[in-house]
Amino acid sequence: MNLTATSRPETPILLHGFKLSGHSHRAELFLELLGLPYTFRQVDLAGGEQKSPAFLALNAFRQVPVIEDGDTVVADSTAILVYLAQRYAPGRWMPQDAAGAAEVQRWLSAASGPVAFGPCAARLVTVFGADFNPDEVIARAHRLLAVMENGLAQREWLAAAVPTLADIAVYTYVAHAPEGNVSLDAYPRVRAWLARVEALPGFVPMPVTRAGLRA
Ligand SMILES: N[C@@H](CCC(=O)N[C@@H](CS)C(=O)NCC(=O)O)C(=O)O
Repeated sequence: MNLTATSRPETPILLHGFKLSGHSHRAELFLELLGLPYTFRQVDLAGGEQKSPAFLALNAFRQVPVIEDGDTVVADSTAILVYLAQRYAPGRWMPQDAAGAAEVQRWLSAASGPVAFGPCAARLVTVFGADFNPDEVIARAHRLLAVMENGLAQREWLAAAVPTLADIAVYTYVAHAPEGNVSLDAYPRVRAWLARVEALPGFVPMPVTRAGLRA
């Protein structure tokens, strides 16, 4: 199973990100798995750089990650995954058939829904002091993990028999859920799936923050 890129950009891709952002890590992880040349630029989120005119010209939603690939600007983590897969590794990370592509899209939607509002939000509370109700976001994270645990009884990867964009999009915030006081103890299949992602050639972790259950 060769999952690396089949073509390369003329100049390194520029990734505007933030090292402790799981959304940003999705893009960084996929660039590494594809083996593409890129430069990481840390955006000063605490200093408000995402609201500067220069950054707003890249992403009016004021968020990382954003990539610049030559003249092409792509904002939003899952949009970046779709772009990179289509552009540099067609057929390798996104099934070509309608039902297979829809199954991956279902998990990209989950990455921007239950993942962002569950384990991601729980970690935002403990790591960045976000004003969410901890019980609510932790409960949402556990509902997501239960869905994943059931699904992973049928196959080793979230959306297909092989790794797809679904696995990359969901990985980071699930791996770092304990930082938000979301225990993974009750989900052995999810933990085994995390280990499978971590065993992919080129895998790079996001730095662990000593918060929540990781404190
Ligand atoms: N739907 C977006 C969400 C990205 C996002 O939430 N980015 C956060 C960092 S994790 C951000 O840039 N926040 C800046 C701010 O809220 O001011 C994506 O998938 O890229």
